[in-house]
Amino acid sequence: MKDSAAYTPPKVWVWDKPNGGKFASTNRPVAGPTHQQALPVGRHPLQLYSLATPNGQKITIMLEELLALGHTGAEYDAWLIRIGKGDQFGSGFVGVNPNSKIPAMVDRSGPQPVRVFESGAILIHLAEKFGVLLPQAGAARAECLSWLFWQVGSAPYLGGGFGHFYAYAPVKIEYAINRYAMEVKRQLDVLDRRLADHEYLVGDDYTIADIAVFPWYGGLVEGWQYGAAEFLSVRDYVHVRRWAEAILQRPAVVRGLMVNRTAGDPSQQLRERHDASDFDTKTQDKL
Ligand SMILES: N[C@@H](CCC(=O)N[C@@H](CS)C(=O)NCC(=O)O)C(=O)O
Repeated sequence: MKDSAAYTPPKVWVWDKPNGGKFASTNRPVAGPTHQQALPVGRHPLQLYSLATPNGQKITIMLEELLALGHTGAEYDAWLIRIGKGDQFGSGFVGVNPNSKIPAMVDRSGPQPVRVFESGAILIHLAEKFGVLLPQAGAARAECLSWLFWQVGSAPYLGGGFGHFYAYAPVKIEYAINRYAMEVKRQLDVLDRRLADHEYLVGDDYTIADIAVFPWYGGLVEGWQYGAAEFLSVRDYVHVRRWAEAILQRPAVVRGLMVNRTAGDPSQQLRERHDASDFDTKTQDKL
């Protein structure tokens, strides 16, 4: 292994310089708002404040699935939060999510608005509200919640660990890349073994567990994440690929992936979604 530059941590860490990484301009060691900025509110019961990162895509896929199932109460406005520009530190956003991360949602369908943050909590809130995509009881519910929390606990090793050190860090550190590549391959193998003899993560039915895992690990085996498909030999995970390709056939998933998207093919970018017809009329290629 090659040596990294010698560094001895000081006795007390102080924030005296930006770290130079891709997100250096928005990283801070303190929480709370940096500026006053109210959030817009649209006409639908559900107000989503997000961006089409994998964590954001979980929620737009879920909302599109609910609408496809005929739950009109899942109509939503999806507002764009540009995390690279620091929108997550506006006072209105911090009021909805004190952790300053997308996705965040306000459910305005009842007498009082209900805020929900953390993508896993939003998925459970929506599944329980509409009584779908989360088994109601017993072993199937436990299995579904287990895979959902597996995703919430595992993806930071993929994004914050592997993705950060492989794609974004200003220096390539062999130790860090090796450590996280090993962990991500182990996680892919966990999924591959499960999906070898189960159609979906819980069993025969597609659930919020699949919706949570797909944008991260499905994206990885489809080659969307970090340009790392070859490096991680993702083609080896044949069962994860079979599962990801089946999920990609779902029209609600195709729509969900388009919402709040700000990069890539303009015909696949629907930066804000306020009506079902926006998919036909408001993608970037048509504006
Ligand atoms: N555990 C959170 C993670 C959310 C998260 O990390 N969001 C990222 C984008 S994928 C974000 O908003 N980053 C902005 C920042 O860190 O300032 C969830 O699942 O909702």
